[in-house]
Amino acid sequence: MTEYDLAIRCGTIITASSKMDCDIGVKDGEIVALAKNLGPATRNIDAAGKLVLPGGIEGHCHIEQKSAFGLMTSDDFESATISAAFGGNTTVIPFAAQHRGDSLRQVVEDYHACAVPKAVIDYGFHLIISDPTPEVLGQELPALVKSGLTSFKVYMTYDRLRLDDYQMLDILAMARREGAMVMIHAENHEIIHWLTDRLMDGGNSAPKYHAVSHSRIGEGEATHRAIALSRLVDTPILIVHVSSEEAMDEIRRAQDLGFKVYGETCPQYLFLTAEDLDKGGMDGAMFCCSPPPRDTAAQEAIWRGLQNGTFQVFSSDHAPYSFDDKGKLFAGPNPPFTKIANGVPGIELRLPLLFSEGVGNGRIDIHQFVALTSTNAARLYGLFPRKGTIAVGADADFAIWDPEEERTVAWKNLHDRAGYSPYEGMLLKGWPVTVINRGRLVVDEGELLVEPGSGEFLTRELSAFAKPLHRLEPEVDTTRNFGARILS
Ligand code: DUC
Ligand code: ZN
Ligand code: ZN
Repeated sequence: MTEYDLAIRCGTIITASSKMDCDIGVKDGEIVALAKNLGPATRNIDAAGKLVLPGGIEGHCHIEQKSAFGLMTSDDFESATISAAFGGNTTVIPFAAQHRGDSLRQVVEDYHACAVPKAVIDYGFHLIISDPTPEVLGQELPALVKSGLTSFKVYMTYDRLRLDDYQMLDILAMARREGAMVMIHAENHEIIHWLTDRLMDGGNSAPKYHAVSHSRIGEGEATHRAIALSRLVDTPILIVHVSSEEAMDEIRRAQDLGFKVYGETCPQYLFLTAEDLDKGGMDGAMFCCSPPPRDTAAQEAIWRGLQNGTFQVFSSDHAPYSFDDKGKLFAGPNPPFTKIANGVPGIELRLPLLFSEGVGNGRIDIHQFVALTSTNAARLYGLFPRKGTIAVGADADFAIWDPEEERTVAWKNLHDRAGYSPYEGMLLKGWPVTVINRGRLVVDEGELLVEPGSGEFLTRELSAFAKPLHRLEPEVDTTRNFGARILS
């Protein structure tokens, strides 16, 4: 008789706060033992010389998502979750995106229908809210939060997605009542619009002008405003995909004042710059995303933010569009920067990039790596302690890393369908070699071992960072949060 379905033996187990040299026993998809010399198991994995980390949680990715123009991402739930798994992830939380006029309930049903037959690892959904009608705010959103979709994203820019400050306040007030986490895309829409008009008037339409039109000042201003709105309503927010020191400093200042303002950044802001948008011909289109990559000084600032805890999460913002008329170049072979699909692929390389340059080169330690790529996402998005750590009772979700393995990035070896990688040719040291989700061996030695549809939908709890404040903290400081007094 075996005691365990699976035993991972002799690895070095790393969590956000601990290091253990022992075995892991798994039964029925859960971790049931952490000790040396565990008894017999049906399946054994020798992890000697390897690092056993909690599976990565990819908390910001766009999968099988139709843009407001009707453009589809090049990955569906099958290719995106396979790609995520090969990159060391065991959970993804993409978006169920509402377009104006859509019923949110219907949107969620549609995304479920896409994901159920295809996902190979576990998944949840954040909502994107572009049409906060009384019906959405009063009925649909509260019901969806209660059903386990406990976070949503709002946009301060993009013509067909953006909310004005009044609508943002409505959303934030609703999030406060329900205890949901609000993710904010913070860029000043009018600044982008005005700069775009000036650039286009001057005949400056090449991809590199995308980065000029999405200015750092506009990102900083919108971040400041988003924080002001969240302070007024007294509810936590997460500023996503921060690219600039201007935005980062706003977040840091708010945190120093004690406000629940969280930050996320992404690989494109550490490894790419605006110069990548100035490659020959239209090649720069491959690097167009919003906010755009900045310069090397901004990259260093963002590294500082990861080191000093300004950022809690490091996500890919995987938004894959092929470099052809079905994706990046949907508006023709030579489009102005205003008509290039925004987004870069990165779901498979998020962890190897941060491991190699961050841990390998001593910029962050391995525990910070785990916190930034798994544990904090689990806590922010209501999955902790089931996900995001290695502990008895948690799901058996692991990425086993070979810290010595070196590979040169080549898109042909990746599993997404973007058709290119912005990181092509980079030499990275340290790769996940075995990935396990709820005790299932998903990836091992370069092979996918599970079927599409075997990933499970995750009903999420309220965020550990965003419990309803009127329940947890009845004594709101009304001198600093005037708006909150009106709401209480
Ligand atoms: N910007 C977004 O806001 N979402 C997806 C891709 C991008 O570049
Ligand atoms: Zn965004
Ligand atoms: Zn995004």
